[in-house]
Amino acid sequence: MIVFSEERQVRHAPARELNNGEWMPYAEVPARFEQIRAVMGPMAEVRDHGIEPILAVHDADYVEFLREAHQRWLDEGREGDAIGYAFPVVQRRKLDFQRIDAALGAYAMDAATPIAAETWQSAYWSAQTALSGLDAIAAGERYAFALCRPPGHHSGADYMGGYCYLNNVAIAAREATAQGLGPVAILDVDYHHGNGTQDIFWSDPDVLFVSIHADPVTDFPYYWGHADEVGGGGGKGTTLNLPLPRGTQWPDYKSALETALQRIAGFGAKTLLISFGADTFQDDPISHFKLATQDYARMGAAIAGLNLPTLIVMEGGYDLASLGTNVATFCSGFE
Ligand code: Q9C
Ligand code: ZN
Repeated sequence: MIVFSEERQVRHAPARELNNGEWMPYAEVPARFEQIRAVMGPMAEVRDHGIEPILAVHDADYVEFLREAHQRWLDEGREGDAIGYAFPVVQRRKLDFQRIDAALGAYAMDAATPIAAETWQSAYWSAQTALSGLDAIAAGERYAFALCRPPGHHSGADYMGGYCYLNNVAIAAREATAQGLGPVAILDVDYHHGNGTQDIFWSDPDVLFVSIHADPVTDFPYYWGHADEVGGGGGKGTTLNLPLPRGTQWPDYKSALETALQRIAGFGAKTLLISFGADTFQDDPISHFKLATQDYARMGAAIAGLNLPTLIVMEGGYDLASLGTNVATFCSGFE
């Protein structure tokens, strides 16, 4: 399988996150990138596609905010990572924010996604990595793996959250549609629901979004991913959520996966994008499913049974000791 990665993705390194009322070390560490790269063999070169494909998904004001936020933070006399504290849940207006604090709250869904000095650069190259993977699919590769970091699936058109800044899989999916590779299906198998991806394609009838994830009754992102969310407007019926309880093991996961694959086949997808998170692993430090390493080969093989050109985009997975092996095992299931 052809694998894409770009060195600048390693630079993003927030120090800490707010979790359960405490400052904790940031779980989405640069070593994740190194661990996966160490097992995936030679990497294909990432091409710079510029800002346009990013702006096809994300609002221009949000992108400008991401680019400038950390410098504004420093200019206002702060140190370390930029993070918001006031969230406009009941009054979300896009104003010409004078204070970085006002902008940080308006463009965030949580306080777990700080902006560090190198965040924009890494997020930009993470998106370019996904776009380069799509180029390979467009050129006729059957499978490609995009080693994206930071991850993307919690980020919406104009907000960050859940360690995500730019929605890499959504950017690739929109580009795939633009290049005539649709209908496109996105299968999200990260432990957490891909709320940003769901929001972006909510009313889009040309992109199917299917997600298997921890029940949002018990797990982040709480407000999205319930089974009754099915899309809206012209996109009604092109979102499918399959929440599973904490403790889920392979037999029940496999049943949900079969349901997901049937829906994708029925949709008539021509291109498949996978949001792949290895945080469904039994030893993941922030998650609560119980998949074993060998289950990832089964998962990959089941998905390959769809017989579709497939781009795998890296999302979460936080157990450093197993991360590389689990990613490689998932990819091996396709071959
Ligand atoms: N106490 C991804 O896997 N923290 N993001 C939840 C619960 C946020 C995970 C805190 C987890 C985000 C891409
Ligand atoms: Zn996750």
